[in-house]
Amino acid sequence: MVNEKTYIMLKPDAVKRRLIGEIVSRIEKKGYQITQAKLMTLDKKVIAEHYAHLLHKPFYPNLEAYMTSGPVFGMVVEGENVIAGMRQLMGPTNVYEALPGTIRGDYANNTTENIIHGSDCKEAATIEIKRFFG
Ligand code: YYY
Ligand code: MG
Repeated sequence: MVNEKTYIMLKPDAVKRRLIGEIVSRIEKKGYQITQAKLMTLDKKVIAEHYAHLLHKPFYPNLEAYMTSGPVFGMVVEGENVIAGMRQLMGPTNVYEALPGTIRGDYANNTTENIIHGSDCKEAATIEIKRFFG
């Protein structure tokens, strides 16, 4: 049993579409605990840090515009094996591969506007929790 923390962020389309409650409910029903949460409006600088691995991609300008288009809901989520577990609940990055039953599969129809972020490994989780919660 490995208790872990991960950084989860409901992206601007989730907030605009009033899906915070729906998605938080799925996370809680799975048995994970939300230990910190806040609404924030992100600027281009923090998006460039968070998505540093994607700065050179052709879709980066769209991603930046989207992620700064409105408030996001950031959370620290804790539980056994929660990093991989949340990635499973979210579904894959490519929205056409995200099956119904996953958060992206159920709520997103576009790979950029894909509803939710979750840390992809322990190192990323530590850095992202520090970035967004200090
Ligand atoms: O961790 P995850 O969000 O599943 O994927 P990343 O490869 O880290 O990409 C971050 C973010 O970039 C993704 O959630 C949407 C966007 N993106 C995109 O708009 N188009 C792509 N072809 C790949 C990623
Ligand atoms: Mg990622």
